[in-house]
Amino acid sequence: MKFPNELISLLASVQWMAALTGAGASQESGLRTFRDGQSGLWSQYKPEELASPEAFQRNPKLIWDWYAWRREAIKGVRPNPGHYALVQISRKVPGFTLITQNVDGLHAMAGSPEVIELHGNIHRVRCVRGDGVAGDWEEGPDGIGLCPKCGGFLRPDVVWFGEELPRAYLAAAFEASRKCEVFLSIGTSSIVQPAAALPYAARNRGARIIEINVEPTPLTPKTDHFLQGKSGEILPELFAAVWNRQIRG
Ligand code: BJW
Repeated sequence: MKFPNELISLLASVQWMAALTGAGASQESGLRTFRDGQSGLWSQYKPEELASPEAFQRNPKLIWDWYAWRREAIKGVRPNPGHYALVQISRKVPGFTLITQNVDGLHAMAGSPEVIELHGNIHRVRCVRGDGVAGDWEEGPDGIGLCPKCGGFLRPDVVWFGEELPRAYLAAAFEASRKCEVFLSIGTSSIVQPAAALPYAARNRGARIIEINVEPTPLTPKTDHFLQGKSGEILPELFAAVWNRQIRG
């Protein structure tokens, strides 16, 4: 992709940057995005109908099995060039903060040193009664994980619709967004709150907004640069155009 000169010079001198990723950032690793729907056994269910506390209350076995299936699918998945490009960018921009809505852990696997996981992590489970995160667990007769401390049901340590995001992470994400000069929105539909409010918090403080997505989103009209395409292709190209060029002088 040919990037505008104005974008390249903006990024070449940036000191504070926040990047927010969504499901599209993991698409090229082989994971389906949230609103793509599902495949196989689960194609009859919409993810947004399964990711809620009400769904778990109604049918804990169904929701436990869905997450167990997704955890298994993620096991064989590796970060893609977009994840690695973000690691490289973090080494060039002193005040870089990576915020993700993804629960797959792929940024950490790629080597991103610090990641604000706003919606939790699918690899962890916690007790529904609030008895903390469980490392190991046994399953009850119906296959649902049971809390080793109190015997209550375990659930994935992710944030479902209607649930509060981890306060400290959300505060850190807003702080980084308000402080940054450039906000990079990558592979997210920009509709799920409160994450979708982060680029607006940045923009209100004068930050420039760059979006990378295969298609326009509600954020697109508010961006300074919309880079249409796959993040696994655009991010490495952008890194090469801005920072590798600097190294070569
Ligand atoms: C590519 C690509 C490629 C593809 N390259 N791009 C204000 C207004 C209206 C509603 C609300 C509001 N405030 C709160 C709400 C309700 C709700 C909400 O936002 N609903 C919306 C649907 C309208 N929000 C909540 O309920 C949140 N909680 C909350 O606000 O609580 C308040 C509270 C306060 C105090 C006490 C108690 C409560 C919680 C939201 C939690 C979201 N959780 C999920 C599930 C996580 C676990 C799991 O994975 O199972 O998070 S839902 C799902 O959506 C998941 C995702 O992280 C999140 C965002 O999805 P994302 O990443 O944008 O994915 P997609 O699939 O939608 O989009 C992919 C994009 O990639 C697309 O644009 C593609 O084009 C693109 N793409 N391939 C680049 N290769």
